[in-house]
Amino acid sequence: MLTLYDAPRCPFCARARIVLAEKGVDFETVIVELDERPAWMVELNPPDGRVPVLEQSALPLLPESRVAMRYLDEQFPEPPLMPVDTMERALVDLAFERFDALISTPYYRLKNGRLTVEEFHVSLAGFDEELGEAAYIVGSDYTLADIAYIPWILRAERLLDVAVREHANIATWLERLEEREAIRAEISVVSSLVA
Ligand SMILES: N[C@@H](CCC(=O)N[C@@H](CS)C(=O)NCC(=O)O)C(=O)O
Repeated sequence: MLTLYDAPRCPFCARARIVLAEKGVDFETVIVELDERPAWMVELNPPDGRVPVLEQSALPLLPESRVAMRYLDEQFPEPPLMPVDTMERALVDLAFERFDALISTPYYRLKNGRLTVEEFHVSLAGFDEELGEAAYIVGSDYTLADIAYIPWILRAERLLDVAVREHANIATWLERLEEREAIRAEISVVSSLVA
């Protein structure tokens, strides 16, 4: 059995939730209260008890969303979420490498009041340019790269009131992703955070 140590508000957990939903895998969730992190969670994933952590029976625990995503994609091959083409696989890796600079650092700076919305829009414009008119972040198929980025874009829009759809390529990309059940399920999670 698979268990996800999870927190609804955590966008890193959202990455794992979306992959699990895409794969249609049965799993259990253990919700971790982030504001009062239990000592057992710190023991499970030292030194600070970060989520997500994926547990599969007696196998080693997998913290780190990127690691869990790759494991799930290989363990449950359908539908594949990594390209077959070697260069496109490298580009998915590159998208992960660039994620902090492109999205997560500006997102957390905005959240903590260290960046203005206008400054955040500059970062979004950079992401919009990277996307261009391509259907997905890498190549013509939906991959782990899209799943890696979308939790922050959804949260910027719905929790931080950023008009992310002012950026045309981001708007089209979001509409395309929102056709997927796994993404709509994550949108429901985000909506429950503001309700
Ligand atoms: N690099 C980790 C980051 C995970 C992470 O930072 N999770 C947050 C919640 S969104 C966390 O547990 N932070 C520690 C804290 O809130 O004390 C990953 O990709 O899974």
